[in-house]
Amino acid sequence: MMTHRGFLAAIFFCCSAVFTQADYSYTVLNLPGANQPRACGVSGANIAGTYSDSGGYHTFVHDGTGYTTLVRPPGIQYDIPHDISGNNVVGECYDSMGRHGYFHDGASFTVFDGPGATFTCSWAVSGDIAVGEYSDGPSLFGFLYDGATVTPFSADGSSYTRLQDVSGNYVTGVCSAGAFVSDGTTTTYFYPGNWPEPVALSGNHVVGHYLDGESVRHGFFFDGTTITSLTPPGSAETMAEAIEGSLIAGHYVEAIDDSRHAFLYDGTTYTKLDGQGADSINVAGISGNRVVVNWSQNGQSEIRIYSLGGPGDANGDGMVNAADARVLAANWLGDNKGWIDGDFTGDGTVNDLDASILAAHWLNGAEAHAAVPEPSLLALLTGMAVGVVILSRRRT
Ligand SMILES: [Ca+2]
Ligand SMILES: [Ca+2]
Repeated sequence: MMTHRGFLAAIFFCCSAVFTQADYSYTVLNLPGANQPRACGVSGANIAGTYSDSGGYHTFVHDGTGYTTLVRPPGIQYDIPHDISGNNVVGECYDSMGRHGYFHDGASFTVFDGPGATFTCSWAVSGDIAVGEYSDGPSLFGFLYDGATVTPFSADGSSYTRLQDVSGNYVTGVCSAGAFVSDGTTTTYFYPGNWPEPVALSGNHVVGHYLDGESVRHGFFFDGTTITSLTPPGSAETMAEAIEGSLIAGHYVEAIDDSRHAFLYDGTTYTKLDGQGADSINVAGISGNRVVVNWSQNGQSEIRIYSLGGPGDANGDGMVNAADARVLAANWLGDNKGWIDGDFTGDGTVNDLDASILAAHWLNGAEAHAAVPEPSLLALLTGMAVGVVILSRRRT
């Protein structure tokens, strides 16, 4: 494993006052023997993706220590994964009859088709529910699949629906009426621009991309009510590809030199992750403090894992201090939260479990000996710390 630090921080900070370059480090995922690897998703310690060899395309799952290749049934010539949740991997696979969906639960590889389907593809999974699209010839349908049954999903009763992602009870996709997010009972339609493409979902928050009137591609963020265009400064084209809690990630093309970079967006500030630029780059997913990026330059491709910060470090500055405590306080007991909101346990909320992680790593950073919390924060932190001590005593 190679480890790099934010070596271009000073250069990009000077060049652009709007972008920041945090000191995010990354490692390269080590996949010995896997040619041209490409990640499709991350879930906790697991990263899923694809690689090719003389036997075609395969799905791999890396569990943090090593990788395994999914064993496909006889007759399946190749398989391409699109998402992972826990140990469940979904995607598409091909045999002599064509294109099918697949669902791998960590033990067995199940090939499935929509009712009367001419093709089926599963794009995403959350828990035990997979979503995707299939066609019966004249029409395109979305579907949900629970490992046994394919349930068709038609957003507006029209002959064109795709489901792109699922998060808990919510699904997102496109139909004739535009983009939508649905909890199965209520469907909210939204239209960020031409050819809207929802890509990722966190709770009912959707990110994706669209074309404006001049066919320029922009990212979008839809929070269930408001559509926000995501256009990093100096970008010629943007795609938003991942969201967890308040953190959005994607990639953009720099107008000035056509270079491609991954970015993070926290609702206020864009952070450029890849200072060097790449021929091709995209974000495969966010899980906890890890952002997984596919990076390629001069025919060399690699999977990079960016770390947002260690335990307790919500703002990713390498220190666990009053600034992080403020983040927890601001998001206290909220739902649909991610790492940068103070959810260090990955359960989507910020509570005493996260505060106890913060307390356990308090002042572990570089300024440990010099830090003195501000008086106004002292009261808050004292209250939090007392709560943590009481809770930890109750549990032991
Ligand atoms: Ca910090
Ligand atoms: Ca949590």
